[in-house]
Amino acid sequence: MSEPSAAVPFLTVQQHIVEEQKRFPGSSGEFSSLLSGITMATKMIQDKVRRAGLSDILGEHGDINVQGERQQKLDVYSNEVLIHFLGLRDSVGILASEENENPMIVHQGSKDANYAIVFDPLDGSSNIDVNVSVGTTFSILRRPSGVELDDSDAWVLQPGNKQVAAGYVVYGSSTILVYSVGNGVHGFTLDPSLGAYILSHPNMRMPDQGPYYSVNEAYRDTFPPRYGEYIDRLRSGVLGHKYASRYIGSMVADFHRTLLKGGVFLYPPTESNPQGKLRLLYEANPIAFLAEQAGGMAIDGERRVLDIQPTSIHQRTPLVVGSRVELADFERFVCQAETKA
Ligand code: AHM
Ligand code: MG
Repeated sequence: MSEPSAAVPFLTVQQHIVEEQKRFPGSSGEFSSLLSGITMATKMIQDKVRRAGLSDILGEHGDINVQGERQQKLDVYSNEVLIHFLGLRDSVGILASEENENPMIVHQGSKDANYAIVFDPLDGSSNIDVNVSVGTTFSILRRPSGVELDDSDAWVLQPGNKQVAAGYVVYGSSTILVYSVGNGVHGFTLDPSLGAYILSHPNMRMPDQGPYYSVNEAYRDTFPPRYGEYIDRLRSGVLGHKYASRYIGSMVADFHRTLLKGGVFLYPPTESNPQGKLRLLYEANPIAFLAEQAGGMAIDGERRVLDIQPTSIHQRTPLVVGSRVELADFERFVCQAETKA
C-alpha cells in the first residue's frame, strides 16, 4: 500500500483549529465544535447573500430591532441560522445577538456548556440591497468560574481582553473567514466548488502604516474637534505621505481592508451617536482583538477597547482601529491633548 502524500495541498479551517487546539493542554475539541457551527451558518448566509437578487430575501422584514433599526430580511435569516447551528453545540451556554434584546440561554443545566458566543449576524445592513460587502462578527467568551448558567449577564459582560477567540466573515468579492484564538490571525477563503474554507492568509500582520483613512466624513462637523484635526493631519502629509480615503460603510469590510493594507478606521462620537455607533461586545471587541493579534491597535478615543468593562449588552463605543503609526499619532495628538485640556 502506498503511503499518503506528505504534501498537504491545503488546510481547511477545521483542520487548522484542530492543530491550534493541540497547543492548549487539556483542550477537549470544544473549539472545533464551536467553529464548525460558525462555518456552517456562515456558508448558508453567504449562499443567501450571493442569490439575494434572485430570491425574495432583499428588503425590510417589517420589524424594528432592539437598536431601533429596521430589520432587513437577511438580518433575520442570518440571525436564525447562527442561533440554530450554534445552539446545537453542547459547549455553548449563552448566545447573544445584535438582533435580540436579551441573551439566550441554551443547554439549560448542561455542565459542558462553557462558552458564550456574542455576534452581529449581518453587519452593514444598509449595503445589502446594493450589492456591497457585508459581514458577520463573533466573539467567544468562557463562562467565568462559579457563575451559574442562567446568570447570562455575568457570562457576557466581560471586557474584550477575556475573549478566547474572535473573528468575522466578509461576504465580498469572495467569502473570507478571519479568526484568532490568541495565536495570530488567520484567513480562510471559501472555495465554492469544495464548500470549504481553505487557509489563504496564514499569520496575517497589519502593516505598521498604511495608505488610507476610513471614516464617514459627512458627520465631521459633529465629531469632537480633535478628530477633524487628526484627519487633517493624515491629509497633510505630516505622517510621511498624504492619505487617501476609503469608506464602505460595512465595518467588517472597512476593517478587512485596514488589516490587509494598513491605515486607520474611525467611528467617532457624533451628534446623533454621542457614544459612537458601533456596539462594544459584538462589533468593536472582536475587531480590536484581531487588530491587536495582527500587530495593530484599537482604542475608544481614550483607552484600549479591550480594557473597557461593559455594563450592558448592546452598549456602544467610539472606535479607532488600525496600524501602529496612525494609532500612535492619534494617541499623541488626540488623547494626550484631551487629557491636558
Ligand atoms: P449595523 O450593524 O446596523 O449594520 O450598523 C453598523 C454599521 C457598520 O458596519 C458601519 O461601520 C456603520 O454602521 C456605518 O454607519 P454610517 O452609515 O453611519 O457611516
Ligand atoms: Mg452591525
